[in-house]
Amino acid sequence: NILVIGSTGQIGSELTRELRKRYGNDHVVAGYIKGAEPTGELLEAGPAEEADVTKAEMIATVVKKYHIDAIYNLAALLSVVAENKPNLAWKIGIDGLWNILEVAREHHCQVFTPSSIGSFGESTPHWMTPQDTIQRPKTIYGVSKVTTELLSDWFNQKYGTDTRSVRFPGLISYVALPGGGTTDYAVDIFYSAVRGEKFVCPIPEGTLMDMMYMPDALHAAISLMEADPARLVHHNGFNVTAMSFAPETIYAEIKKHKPNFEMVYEVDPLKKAIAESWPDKLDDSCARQEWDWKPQYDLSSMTVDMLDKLSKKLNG
Ligand code: VAH
Repeated sequence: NILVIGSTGQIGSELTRELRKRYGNDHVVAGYIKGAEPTGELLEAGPAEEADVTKAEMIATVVKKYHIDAIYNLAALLSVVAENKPNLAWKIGIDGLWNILEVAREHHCQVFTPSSIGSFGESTPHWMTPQDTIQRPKTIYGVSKVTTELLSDWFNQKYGTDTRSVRFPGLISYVALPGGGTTDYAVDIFYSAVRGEKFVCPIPEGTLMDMMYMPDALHAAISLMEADPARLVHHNGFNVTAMSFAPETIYAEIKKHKPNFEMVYEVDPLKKAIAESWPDKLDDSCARQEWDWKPQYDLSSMTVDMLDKLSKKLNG
């Protein structure tokens, strides 16, 4: 059985649904915290339990109650929010991770805890960023993600706990909104386009960042967790990417479908500083070699699907 920690978040809400499709509703527990309870299909389709990563006993109880074999740990504050709430970011991201890993060690669960392009810093090679390279991020988000990778690898080598993770790029989806990240603009721009509103872009023109459509992100997480361990040279922090673009590029792509769509720049200094410290384009050849990673969506096909699905969602 599977436990999804953070099942009502941007990734968690869709991952829970996808896992239930693949493994059966009753085999996937939607973990949540007070104040972010699951509703609708997420609640009705399968089991749901309060699972607050900062409460080790609570996690252990849920793992025992449902005989959990695999935990997808999606509990984290994203880069911008984390920079403003560093204590909470560390408590959830790292103290929470420690609790998850200890429970997983004791109960022999597999663990997936995503890292991010945010785990790289200014001194990391920005173009075709290697799988194994320098990681000196200057955000607390980035520091927590490097720690996530190292701690997960340590549990793997020390205790044999089966920990696996990818470094997600910016994720674009129409189901749940992102929770305060530097790449959120790539989601917000679609909402403005579908609502016929001018988009005010907080990221400067020309700033490249890796991005991925949510269906590919779910596919990456599940494929890695199902991969043959004998093939894995790496365990945590696989580079994965599907596309890399700057604001003017995604704007031009949307404009092909919405000719009257307008965008202006109002650069947010914090988002600018973070975005410029992140890679421009990852090298994801290790994921391709070790577990056959291959994205299905590029900018053009993602834009068609996002505009279609978001129009249906917003206009009914
Ligand atoms: C953020 N969407 O912007 C998250 C993610 C790679 C970006 O970590 O913080």
